[in-house]
Amino acid sequence: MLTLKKIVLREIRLRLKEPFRISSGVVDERRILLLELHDADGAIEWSECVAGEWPNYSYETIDTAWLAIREWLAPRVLGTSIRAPGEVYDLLGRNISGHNMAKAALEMGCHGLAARKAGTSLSQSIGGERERVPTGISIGIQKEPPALVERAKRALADGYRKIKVKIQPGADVDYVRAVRRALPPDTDLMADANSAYTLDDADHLSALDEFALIMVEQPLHRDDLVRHARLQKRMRTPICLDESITDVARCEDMIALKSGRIVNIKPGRVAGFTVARRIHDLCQGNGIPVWCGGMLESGVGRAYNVALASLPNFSLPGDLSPSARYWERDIVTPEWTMDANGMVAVPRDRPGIGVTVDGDRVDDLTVRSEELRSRTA
Ligand code: OSB
Ligand code: MG
Repeated sequence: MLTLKKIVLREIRLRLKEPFRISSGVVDERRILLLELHDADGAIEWSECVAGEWPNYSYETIDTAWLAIREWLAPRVLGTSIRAPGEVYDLLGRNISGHNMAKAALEMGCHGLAARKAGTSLSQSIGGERERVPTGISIGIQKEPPALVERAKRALADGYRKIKVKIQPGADVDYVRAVRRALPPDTDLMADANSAYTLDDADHLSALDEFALIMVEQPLHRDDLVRHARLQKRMRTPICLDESITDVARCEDMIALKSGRIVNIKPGRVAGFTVARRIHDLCQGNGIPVWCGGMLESGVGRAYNVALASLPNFSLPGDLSPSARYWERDIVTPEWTMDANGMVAVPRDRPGIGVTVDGDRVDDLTVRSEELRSRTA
């Protein structure tokens, strides 16, 4: 049982070690929205909203999420008796369309808080089974293929079990060829286009088939399920959908239309764990592999992704790189680490999200904050 009496919103700025470029934009300093959720009985847990600064990956941004949480979403949970965190999705969804990332920050926070109150780990509380999860790396677009090759080689030496390279028109076939030639032939390699192409590029994209990629992620626009199906018919390489899969129905449509054969599940994109779990189960029943994507999260958001990735059908390595891949210093202790075999340990022996937020450091990094309170509790 949860009753939230206060939620503190904070924006922190966290500089990436290296700018991260995808087809639709570049990030060098992450603007991150953190939530601190306070239960009426005194328990506290943190969550993170994955929305970025610009409406490129999604129409949501940190600023729209802040507004949505303050005006429409937080008032629904503050002061409300919540028997189980599984109720929160319906509570937030009724007559409020979209804003999945804003909803997810609250929904997942309630899962984290409920686990903390129960003294169990987030992984165990959602039915996770794995003690360790395999990790891949997502490498941003580089100026020239050699820079990409160098990063991919280093990642493989570090132990990463899947290498994903971002692509866009003008930085695709030649880049992927260079990486494929430089790595051992059995390396699990993939490309992510973040919607940079149209069906007119089908022949060009088919040139990727010769590199035996384990998948190509989101080549076309998020709403292009029919066109993805046409493209998939023309390509040997399995298509994986990311941006397109915003709820269970879209995943059913993907399966029915054959728009893709693999799904990248990001809980932030699908309004939280409830839908992430349903998509996971739907895919499991249809023989569709899933893996857990990332959104350059701090150590707080990473905790939720790692817990989710401990569910049984997350059969492919996720974008769950350790803290040091992104930041000089993370905001949690212990920081997230990866062993030499590319595995991240799931903190199943610690309650709640399994890491401690460094409050002083968060205070130092905070550029704005706002307290939302229940009018009743
Ligand atoms: O498409 O998976 C994506 C980062 C920002 C926006 C979209 C994506 C990504 C990544 C980063 O690929 C993965 C990570 O967090 O390491
Ligand atoms: Mg992606």
